[in-house]
Amino acid sequence: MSSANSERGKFITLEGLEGVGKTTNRAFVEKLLAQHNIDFVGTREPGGTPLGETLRDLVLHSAGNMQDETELLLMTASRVEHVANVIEPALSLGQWVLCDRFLDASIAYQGAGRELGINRIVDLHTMMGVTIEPDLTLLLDMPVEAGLARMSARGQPDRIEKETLAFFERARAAYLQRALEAPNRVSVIDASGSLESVQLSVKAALMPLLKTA
Ligand code: Z5A
Repeated sequence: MSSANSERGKFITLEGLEGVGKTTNRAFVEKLLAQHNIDFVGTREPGGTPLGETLRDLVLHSAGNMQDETELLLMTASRVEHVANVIEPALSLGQWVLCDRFLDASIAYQGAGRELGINRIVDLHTMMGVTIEPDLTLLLDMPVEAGLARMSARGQPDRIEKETLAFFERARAAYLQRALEAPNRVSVIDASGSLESVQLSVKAALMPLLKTA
């Protein structure tokens, strides 16, 4: 991989509901970045820092009830740590950052899924100084039930995975609305086809950015 340089790196996020293939396609994008000699950091939310990973465990696996607002604050706290300690430093060094979920996830899950309101999520992040926007968001999209079916073979669901179909439908609609509002940033990928066809679409969406490297 090339060494870090003084030009600011690019920030790429992967978004979408459960089972759409974020983890699978993250590995594919990492391979593409390496093939283009791009120095990058691969990371995820919630998590991405030692404290963020502890917060992830709390928010996904705490027993008993958790207030929706508490869930939002834990996601946001993880993001504040992540931006300050991982994302911004890497981008400043010229490294690219590939992140499995970011602010769009809070808008979809807490803003729409939990019905806390999208403006509240945006205002909270602005208040916390999290104003960075991805250069490209790959939104993997497919019908909710099909994504959940892909996940059915996995073990115990976490707190959020136990949510209702209506919750995930609201989250999906909010993701698609984000894409409509920011078509230059968000590329919607049909994730329902074969892995090969999805990866072709992912590669096509990445190409303009890769050409700038
Ligand atoms: N959350 C939130 O509420 N608010 C926030 O701000 C943030 C997150 C940041 C953790 O996310 C939870 O946190 C998540 C949202 C919430 N909650 N839930 N529920 P996560 O990203 O760690 O977990 P996840 O969304 O549940 O991801 P996942 O379970 O790992 O799914 P995935 O990464 O999208 O899918 P995958 O593991 O790549 O693929 C799933 C299976 O499908 C696997 O067997 C693959 O081999 C298969 N697959 C993948 N692509 C294909 C195709 N094209 N065809 C056939 N089979 C395929």
